[in-house]
Amino acid sequence: MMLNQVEDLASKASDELGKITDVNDLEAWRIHYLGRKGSLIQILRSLADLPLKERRAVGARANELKEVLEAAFVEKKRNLRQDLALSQRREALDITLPGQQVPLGRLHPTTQMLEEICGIFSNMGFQVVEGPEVEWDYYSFEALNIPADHPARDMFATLWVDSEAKTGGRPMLLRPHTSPVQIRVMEKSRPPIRIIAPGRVYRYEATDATHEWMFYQVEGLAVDRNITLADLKGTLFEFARCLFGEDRKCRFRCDYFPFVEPGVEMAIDCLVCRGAGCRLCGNSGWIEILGAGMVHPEVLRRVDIDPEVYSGFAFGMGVERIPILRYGIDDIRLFYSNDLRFLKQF
Ligand code: FA5
Repeated sequence: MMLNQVEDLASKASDELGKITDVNDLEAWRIHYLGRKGSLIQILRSLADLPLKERRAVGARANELKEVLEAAFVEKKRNLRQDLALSQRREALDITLPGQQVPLGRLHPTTQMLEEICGIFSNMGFQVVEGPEVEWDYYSFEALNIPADHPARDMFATLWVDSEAKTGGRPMLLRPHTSPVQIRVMEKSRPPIRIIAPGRVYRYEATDATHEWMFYQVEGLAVDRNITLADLKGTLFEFARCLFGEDRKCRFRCDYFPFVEPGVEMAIDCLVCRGAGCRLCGNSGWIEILGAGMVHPEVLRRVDIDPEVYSGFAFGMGVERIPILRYGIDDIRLFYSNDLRFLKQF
Protein backbone atom coordinates (compact mmCIF):
# COMPACT_ATOMS: atom_id res chain seq x y z
CA MET A 1 0.00 0.00 0.00
CA MET A 2 2.61 2.41 1.18
CA LEU A 3 4.87 1.36 -1.72
CA ASN A 4 2.14 2.48 -4.15
CA GLN A 5 2.09 5.90 -2.48
CA VAL A 6 5.87 6.17 -3.00
CA GLU A 7 5.54 5.27 -6.70
CA ASP A 8 2.73 7.85 -7.18
CA LEU A 9 4.89 10.44 -5.53
CA ALA A 10 7.82 9.53 -7.80
CA SER A 11 5.82 9.94 -11.00
CA LYS A 12 4.06 13.13 -9.85
CA ALA A 13 7.34 14.73 -8.76
CA SER A 14 9.10 13.97 -12.04
CA ASP A 15 6.09 15.16 -14.13
CA GLU A 16 5.98 18.48 -12.30
CA LEU A 17 9.75 18.92 -12.49
CA GLY A 18 9.62 18.48 -16.26
CA LYS A 19 7.20 21.40 -16.62
CA ILE A 20 9.16 23.86 -14.50
CA THR A 21 10.70 26.79 -16.41
CA ASP A 22 11.69 29.20 -13.68
CA VAL A 23 13.87 29.08 -10.55
CA ASN A 24 11.13 30.20 -8.16
CA ASP A 25 8.88 27.33 -9.20
CA LEU A 26 11.84 24.99 -8.85
CA GLU A 27 12.41 26.10 -5.26
CA ALA A 28 8.71 25.60 -4.48
CA TRP A 29 8.99 22.09 -5.95
CA ARG A 30 12.02 21.31 -3.78
CA ILE A 31 10.25 22.44 -0.62
CA HIS A 32 7.17 20.45 -1.52
CA TYR A 33 8.95 17.15 -2.22
CA LEU A 34 12.32 17.30 -0.46
CA GLY A 35 11.84 19.94 2.28
CA ARG A 36 11.82 19.12 5.98
CA LYS A 37 8.05 19.03 5.99
CA GLY A 38 7.91 17.68 2.44
CA SER A 39 6.00 14.61 1.22
CA LEU A 40 8.98 12.27 1.09
CA ILE A 41 10.19 13.02 4.62
CA GLN A 42 6.68 12.41 5.89
CA ILE A 43 6.71 8.97 4.27
CA LEU A 44 10.11 8.19 5.80
CA ARG A 45 8.86 9.35 9.22
CA SER A 46 5.84 7.07 9.07
CA LEU A 47 8.01 3.99 8.35
CA ALA A 48 8.20 3.16 12.08
CA ASP A 49 4.48 2.26 12.13
CA LEU A 50 4.85 -0.33 9.36
CA PRO A 51 5.41 -4.07 9.72
CA LEU A 52 9.10 -4.91 9.35
CA LYS A 53 8.94 -6.45 5.88
CA GLU A 54 7.05 -3.54 4.36
CA ARG A 55 9.19 -1.06 6.30
CA ARG A 56 12.32 -2.40 4.61
CA ALA A 57 10.91 -2.36 1.10
CA VAL A 58 9.28 1.09 1.44
CA GLY A 59 12.34 2.49 3.26
CA ALA A 60 14.73 1.36 0.54
CA ARG A 61 12.51 2.69 -2.27
CA ALA A 62 11.87 6.02 -0.49
CA ASN A 63 15.61 6.58 0.14
CA GLU A 64 16.39 5.71 -3.45
CA LEU A 65 13.69 8.14 -4.64
CA LYS A 66 15.08 10.85 -2.36
CA GLU A 67 18.47 10.53 -4.05
CA VAL A 68 16.96 10.47 -7.54
CA LEU A 69 14.87 13.59 -6.84
CA GLU A 70 17.81 15.44 -5.28
CA ALA A 71 19.98 14.66 -8.31
CA ALA A 72 17.15 15.69 -10.67
CA PHE A 73 16.79 18.94 -8.72
CA VAL A 74 20.51 19.79 -9.07
CA GLU A 75 20.43 18.97 -12.79
CA LYS A 76 17.32 21.08 -13.39
CA LYS A 77 18.78 24.02 -11.50
CA ARG A 78 21.90 23.95 -13.66
CA ASN A 79 19.83 23.83 -16.86
CA LEU A 80 17.67 26.76 -15.83
CA ARG A 81 20.76 28.83 -15.00
CA GLN A 82 22.26 28.05 -18.43
CA ASP A 83 19.02 29.04 -20.21
CA LEU A 84 18.94 32.30 -18.30
CA ALA A 85 22.54 33.15 -19.13
CA LEU A 86 21.89 32.37 -22.80
CA SER A 87 18.84 34.61 -23.05
CA GLN A 88 20.65 37.42 -21.24
CA ARG A 89 23.49 37.15 -23.70
CA ARG A 90 21.01 37.28 -26.60
CA GLU A 91 19.38 40.44 -25.29
CA ALA A 92 22.63 42.18 -24.46
CA LEU A 93 23.64 45.20 -26.57
CA ASP A 94 27.12 45.22 -28.06
CA ILE A 95 27.93 48.89 -28.21
CA THR A 96 31.23 48.23 -29.95
CA LEU A 97 29.50 46.95 -33.14
CA PRO A 98 29.64 49.41 -36.07
CA GLY A 99 26.30 51.19 -36.67
CA GLN A 100 24.03 50.30 -39.58
CA GLN A 101 24.08 52.82 -42.41
CA VAL A 102 20.68 54.41 -43.03
CA PRO A 103 20.45 55.30 -46.72
CA LEU A 104 19.46 58.98 -46.90
CA GLY A 105 17.37 60.45 -49.69
CA ARG A 106 18.47 63.75 -51.14
CA LEU A 107 17.06 66.61 -53.15
CA HIS A 108 17.44 66.51 -56.92
CA PRO A 109 20.17 68.92 -58.12
CA THR A 110 17.53 70.99 -59.95
CA THR A 111 15.47 71.34 -56.75
CA GLN A 112 18.59 72.36 -54.82
CA MET A 113 19.36 74.93 -57.52
CA LEU A 114 15.80 76.30 -57.51
CA GLU A 115 15.94 76.73 -53.73
CA GLU A 116 19.24 78.58 -54.00
CA ILE A 117 18.06 80.88 -56.82
CA CYS A 118 14.78 81.67 -55.02
CA GLY A 119 16.77 82.35 -51.83
CA ILE A 120 19.03 84.90 -53.56
CA PHE A 121 16.12 86.79 -55.15
CA SER A 122 14.00 86.61 -51.98
CA ASN A 123 16.86 88.34 -50.17
CA MET A 124 16.67 91.10 -52.79
CA GLY A 125 12.95 91.55 -52.08
CA PHE A 126 11.42 89.44 -54.90
CA GLN A 127 8.28 87.41 -54.18
CA VAL A 128 8.05 83.81 -55.48
CA VAL A 129 4.94 83.03 -57.59
CA GLU A 130 3.93 80.14 -59.84
CA GLY A 131 1.92 79.75 -63.03
CA PRO A 132 0.35 76.84 -64.96
CA GLU A 133 2.46 74.52 -67.13
CA VAL A 134 -0.44 73.94 -69.53
CA GLU A 135 -1.02 77.43 -70.80
CA TRP A 136 -3.09 79.42 -73.29
CA ASP A 137 -1.49 80.66 -76.48
CA TYR A 138 -2.62 84.14 -75.35
CA TYR A 139 -0.36 84.28 -72.26
CA SER A 140 2.56 82.45 -73.89
CA PHE A 141 2.65 84.54 -77.08
CA GLU A 142 -0.14 87.03 -77.87
CA ALA A 143 0.11 89.11 -74.71
CA LEU A 144 3.91 88.98 -74.99
CA ASN A 145 3.80 90.86 -78.27
CA ILE A 146 4.11 87.73 -80.43
CA PRO A 147 0.97 87.51 -82.64
CA ALA A 148 0.03 84.32 -84.49
CA ASP A 149 2.12 84.82 -87.62
CA HIS A 150 5.12 86.48 -85.94
CA PRO A 151 8.41 84.87 -86.97
CA ALA A 152 9.60 85.01 -83.33
CA ARG A 153 7.31 82.05 -82.62
CA ASP A 154 10.04 79.92 -84.18
CA MET A 155 12.29 80.84 -81.22
CA PHE A 156 10.04 78.73 -79.00
CA ALA A 157 9.51 75.31 -80.61
CA THR A 158 6.13 74.64 -79.07
CA LEU A 159 4.38 71.46 -77.97
CA TRP A 160 0.68 72.06 -78.66
CA VAL A 161 -2.14 70.44 -76.71
CA ASP A 162 -4.76 68.98 -79.00
CA SER A 163 -7.65 70.58 -77.19
CA GLU A 164 -9.79 72.28 -79.84
CA ALA A 165 -13.00 70.59 -78.71
CA LYS A 166 -12.47 71.22 -75.01
CA THR A 167 -11.31 74.83 -75.31
CA GLY A 168 -13.73 76.09 -77.94
CA GLY A 169 -10.94 76.63 -80.43
CA ARG A 170 -8.61 78.54 -78.07
CA PRO A 171 -5.13 77.16 -78.71
CA MET A 172 -3.47 75.58 -75.69
CA LEU A 173 0.13 74.46 -75.22
CA LEU A 174 2.80 73.25 -72.82
CA ARG A 175 4.48 76.56 -71.99
CA PRO A 176 7.81 76.92 -73.78
CA HIS A 177 9.02 79.56 -71.29
CA THR A 178 7.97 81.02 -67.94
CA SER A 179 7.29 84.50 -69.42
CA PRO A 180 3.47 83.97 -69.45
CA VAL A 181 3.63 84.31 -65.65
CA GLN A 182 4.67 87.97 -66.19
CA ILE A 183 1.29 88.65 -67.83
CA ARG A 184 -0.69 86.73 -65.22
CA VAL A 185 0.98 88.71 -62.43
CA MET A 186 0.59 92.11 -64.13
CA GLU A 187 -3.11 91.40 -64.87
CA LYS A 188 -3.75 90.92 -61.15
CA SER A 189 -1.45 93.39 -59.44
CA ARG A 190 -0.26 96.99 -59.83
CA PRO A 191 3.30 98.33 -59.48
CA PRO A 192 5.50 98.18 -57.56
CA ILE A 193 5.94 94.54 -58.69
CA ARG A 194 8.95 92.35 -57.91
CA ILE A 195 8.42 88.64 -58.56
CA ILE A 196 10.26 85.56 -59.65
CA ALA A 197 8.45 82.54 -61.11
CA PRO A 198 10.22 79.16 -61.11
CA GLY A 199 8.83 76.21 -63.05
CA ARG A 200 9.02 73.61 -65.80
CA VAL A 201 8.96 74.50 -69.49
CA TYR A 202 8.75 72.31 -72.60
CA ARG A 203 10.19 72.64 -76.08
CA TYR A 204 9.78 70.52 -79.17
CA GLU A 205 13.47 70.39 -80.01
CA ALA A 206 16.29 67.94 -80.52
CA THR A 207 18.35 67.43 -77.38
CA ASP A 208 22.11 67.96 -77.12
CA ALA A 209 24.68 68.67 -74.37
CA THR A 210 22.99 71.98 -73.42
CA HIS A 211 19.40 71.47 -74.66
CA GLU A 212 16.66 69.35 -73.12
CA TRP A 213 13.05 69.11 -74.29
CA MET A 214 11.88 69.65 -70.70
CA PHE A 215 13.84 71.93 -68.39
CA TYR A 216 13.33 74.56 -65.71
CA GLN A 217 13.33 78.32 -65.96
CA VAL A 218 13.10 81.07 -63.40
CA GLU A 219 11.35 84.18 -64.65
CA GLY A 220 11.94 87.55 -63.01
CA LEU A 221 9.90 90.73 -63.30
CA ALA A 222 10.23 94.15 -61.65
CA VAL A 223 7.87 97.02 -62.56
CA ASP A 224 7.91 100.41 -60.88
CA ARG A 225 8.59 104.08 -61.57
CA ASN A 226 12.11 104.84 -62.87
CA ILE A 227 13.33 101.28 -63.39
CA THR A 228 16.23 101.31 -65.85
CA LEU A 229 18.53 98.90 -67.66
CA ALA A 230 21.13 99.69 -65.00
CA ASP A 231 18.79 98.14 -62.38
CA LEU A 232 18.51 95.01 -64.51
CA LYS A 233 22.27 94.77 -64.96
CA GLY A 234 22.96 95.45 -61.28
CA THR A 235 20.43 92.81 -60.18
CA LEU A 236 21.76 90.14 -62.55
CA PHE A 237 25.43 90.83 -61.81
CA GLU A 238 24.76 90.62 -58.08
CA PHE A 239 22.91 87.34 -58.67
CA ALA A 240 25.85 85.95 -60.69
CA ARG A 241 28.29 87.06 -58.00
CA CYS A 242 26.26 85.23 -55.30
CA LEU A 243 26.11 82.06 -57.40
CA PHE A 244 29.52 81.84 -59.02
CA GLY A 245 31.74 84.10 -56.91
CA GLU A 246 33.86 87.07 -57.95
CA ASP A 247 36.33 85.31 -60.23
CA ARG A 248 33.92 84.05 -62.94
CA LYS A 249 33.36 86.22 -66.01
CA CYS A 250 29.92 87.49 -67.07
CA ARG A 251 29.08 88.56 -70.60
CA PHE A 252 26.14 90.88 -71.22
CA ARG A 253 25.18 91.62 -74.81
CA CYS A 254 22.28 92.56 -77.07
CA ASP A 255 19.64 89.99 -77.98
CA TYR A 256 16.15 90.10 -79.34
CA PHE A 257 12.89 89.06 -77.66
CA PRO A 258 9.62 90.67 -78.86
CA PHE A 259 8.45 91.34 -75.29
CA VAL A 260 11.43 93.47 -74.25
CA GLU A 261 13.15 96.55 -75.65
CA PRO A 262 16.11 96.62 -75.48
CA GLY A 263 16.78 92.89 -75.11
CA VAL A 264 19.94 91.28 -73.74
CA GLU A 265 21.42 87.88 -72.97
CA MET A 266 23.81 87.00 -70.21
CA ALA A 267 26.46 84.28 -70.45
CA ILE A 268 29.08 82.96 -68.02
CA ASP A 269 32.53 81.68 -68.99
CA CYS A 270 32.54 77.91 -69.50
CA LEU A 271 34.01 76.05 -66.50
CA VAL A 272 34.96 72.98 -68.51
CA CYS A 273 37.32 74.80 -70.92
CA ARG A 274 37.73 78.10 -69.01
CA GLY A 275 36.87 80.04 -72.15
CA ALA A 276 39.08 78.11 -74.59
CA GLY A 277 36.13 76.37 -76.31
CA CYS A 278 34.81 72.82 -75.92
CA ARG A 279 31.90 70.52 -76.81
CA LEU A 280 29.78 71.86 -73.93
CA CYS A 281 29.98 75.54 -74.91
CA GLY A 282 29.95 74.85 -78.65
CA ASN A 283 33.55 76.13 -78.87
CA SER A 284 32.48 79.65 -77.89
CA GLY A 285 33.92 79.65 -74.36
CA TRP A 286 30.60 81.00 -73.01
CA ILE A 287 27.35 79.42 -71.82
CA GLU A 288 24.20 81.49 -72.10
CA ILE A 289 22.14 81.34 -68.94
CA LEU A 290 19.40 83.90 -69.48
CA GLY A 291 17.54 86.26 -71.72
CA ALA A 292 16.38 89.60 -70.34
CA GLY A 293 15.46 93.17 -71.14
CA MET A 294 13.24 96.15 -70.38
CA VAL A 295 9.54 95.21 -70.54
CA HIS A 296 8.17 96.34 -73.92
CA PRO A 297 5.72 99.31 -73.65
CA GLU A 298 3.21 97.31 -75.71
CA VAL A 299 3.22 94.51 -73.11
CA LEU A 300 2.62 97.03 -70.30
CA ARG A 301 -0.22 98.67 -72.23
CA ARG A 302 -2.00 95.32 -72.66
CA VAL A 303 -2.23 94.85 -68.91
CA ASP A 304 -3.28 98.47 -68.33
CA ILE A 305 -0.01 99.69 -66.89
CA ASP A 306 0.89 103.11 -68.33
CA PRO A 307 4.37 102.91 -69.94
CA GLU A 308 4.67 106.69 -69.65
CA VAL A 309 4.61 106.35 -65.86
CA TYR A 310 6.06 102.91 -65.22
CA SER A 311 8.89 100.85 -66.61
CA GLY A 312 10.18 97.41 -65.79
CA PHE A 313 12.77 94.76 -66.44
CA ALA A 314 12.30 91.04 -66.98
CA PHE A 315 14.57 88.02 -67.29
CA GLY A 316 14.22 84.28 -67.88
CA MET A 317 17.04 81.93 -66.93
CA GLY A 318 17.72 78.27 -67.63
CA VAL A 319 18.07 76.55 -64.24
CA GLU A 320 20.06 73.45 -65.28
CA ARG A 321 22.63 75.63 -67.02
CA ILE A 322 23.75 76.93 -63.62
CA PRO A 323 24.93 73.63 -62.05
CA ILE A 324 26.44 72.84 -65.47
CA LEU A 325 28.52 76.00 -65.16
CA ARG A 326 29.26 75.60 -61.51
CA TYR A 327 30.35 71.96 -61.46
CA GLY A 328 31.45 71.54 -65.06
CA ILE A 329 28.73 68.96 -65.89
CA ASP A 330 29.24 68.19 -69.54
CA ASP A 331 25.73 67.09 -70.54
CA ILE A 332 22.31 68.47 -69.51
CA ARG A 333 20.66 65.12 -70.33
CA LEU A 334 22.22 63.65 -67.16
CA PHE A 335 19.72 65.62 -65.06
CA TYR A 336 16.61 63.67 -66.02
CA SER A 337 18.01 60.28 -67.01
CA ASN A 338 17.66 59.03 -63.42
CA ASP A 339 21.18 57.68 -63.15
CA LEU A 340 21.83 57.39 -59.40
CA ARG A 341 25.60 57.55 -59.92
CA PHE A 342 25.07 61.12 -61.18
CA LEU A 343 22.32 62.17 -58.76
CA LYS A 344 24.13 60.88 -55.64
CA GLN A 345 26.92 63.41 -56.15
CA PHE A 346 24.72 66.34 -55.12
C1 FA5 B 1 13.30 82.74 -73.15
O1 FA5 B 1 12.76 81.69 -72.87
C2 FA5 B 1 12.71 84.05 -72.74
N1 FA5 B 1 11.41 83.85 -72.20
C3 FA5 B 1 13.65 84.70 -71.70
C4 FA5 B 1 13.30 86.10 -71.39
C5 FA5 B 1 12.49 86.40 -70.32
C6 FA5 B 1 13.79 87.16 -72.19
C7 FA5 B 1 12.17 87.68 -70.00
C8 FA5 B 1 13.45 88.44 -71.90
C9 FA5 B 1 12.68 88.72 -70.81
P1 FA5 B 1 15.39 81.61 -74.25
O2 FA5 B 1 14.66 80.79 -75.22
O3 FA5 B 1 16.68 82.19 -74.70
O4 FA5 B 1 14.51 82.82 -73.73
O5 FA5 B 1 15.60 80.76 -72.92
C10 FA5 B 1 16.10 81.34 -71.74
C11 FA5 B 1 17.16 80.45 -71.10
O6 FA5 B 1 16.64 79.14 -70.94
C12 FA5 B 1 18.39 80.27 -71.98
O7 FA5 B 1 19.32 81.29 -71.74
C13 FA5 B 1 18.92 78.95 -71.50
O8 FA5 B 1 19.67 79.13 -70.31
C14 FA5 B 1 17.68 78.19 -71.15
N2 FA5 B 1 17.28 77.27 -72.23
C15 FA5 B 1 16.71 77.58 -73.42
N3 FA5 B 1 16.47 76.49 -74.13
C16 FA5 B 1 16.88 75.44 -73.38
C17 FA5 B 1 16.89 74.02 -73.57
N4 FA5 B 1 16.37 73.44 -74.64
N5 FA5 B 1 17.38 73.25 -72.57
C18 FA5 B 1 17.87 73.83 -71.45
N6 FA5 B 1 17.90 75.15 -71.21
C19 FA5 B 1 17.41 75.95 -72.18
